[in-house]
Amino acid sequence: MTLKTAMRPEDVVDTDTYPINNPGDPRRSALIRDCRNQLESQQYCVLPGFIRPAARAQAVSDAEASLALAHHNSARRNCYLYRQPDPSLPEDHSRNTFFDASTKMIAYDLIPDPSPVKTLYHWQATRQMIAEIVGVDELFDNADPYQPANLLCYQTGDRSSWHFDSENAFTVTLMLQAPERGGAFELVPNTRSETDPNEDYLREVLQGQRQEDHVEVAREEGALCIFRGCNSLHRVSPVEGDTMRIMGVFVYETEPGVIGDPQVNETVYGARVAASG
Ligand SMILES: O=C(O)CCC(=O)C(=O)O
Ligand SMILES: [Fe+2]
Repeated sequence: MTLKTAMRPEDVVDTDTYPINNPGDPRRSALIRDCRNQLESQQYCVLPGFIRPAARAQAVSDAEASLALAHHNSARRNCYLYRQPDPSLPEDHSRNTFFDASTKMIAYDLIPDPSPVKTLYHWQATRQMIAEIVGVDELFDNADPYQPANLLCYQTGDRSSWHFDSENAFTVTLMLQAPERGGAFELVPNTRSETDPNEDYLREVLQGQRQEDHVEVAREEGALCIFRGCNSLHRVSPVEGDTMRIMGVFVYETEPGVIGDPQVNETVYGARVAASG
């Protein structure tokens, strides 16, 4: 069922537990402090039960309604999201280590405007909370027609292979529907740094020799997760069973008016994006 009018943001976000719209509430300050500490020490933080059950159910039905239009991304790729090897580098180099990934991506323009996913994304209180958690003065909505808020769907066998998020200093995801089995989100905190590609260690992780360093991030339905995916390798294990894993993915920017690279968009959202210019 498509909503005709959007839910109020307070009916989407559980503001009883997370009073993010009330700057004077000491629970808000405590939340920001906790999340900042978590992000600092483990490269991710989780806010369980961030959205209310009715909003979550609506977002799930929005995803199911648009699934037929989703772009099926299925590719062998390396952890930098490239599909081409580099013959000048050794065979076991991270650039030449490829894994299968398969996901279905519902772009922003395919999500109904009244969807709780968009209400949550565009709410000033959400944006401001995230800015404070990641430690910047102000964040802005991404201005691309396709990128700002997406629904990332994993059906049986779908998975995301080890990768770094290339563009953003942090990534925001919302677990809308958990699968019956599989679909675990694993992270290797600080696999590399801004100044050090850490190739020797990275190669060991990619070859499965550093399993003790994998951190599995448990996320219940309704949980918001903020993680620093640009230097921490992460993946999602293959989903099993009939229940689709559905993840909201939100992109915020540190300046206004940011749009995506058309070529990247075509890879992520499919040929229709190129056709429409
Ligand atoms: O589906 C997930 O939990 C992770 C998705 C992901 O890696 C990302 O959005 O960068
Ligand atoms: Fe990622």
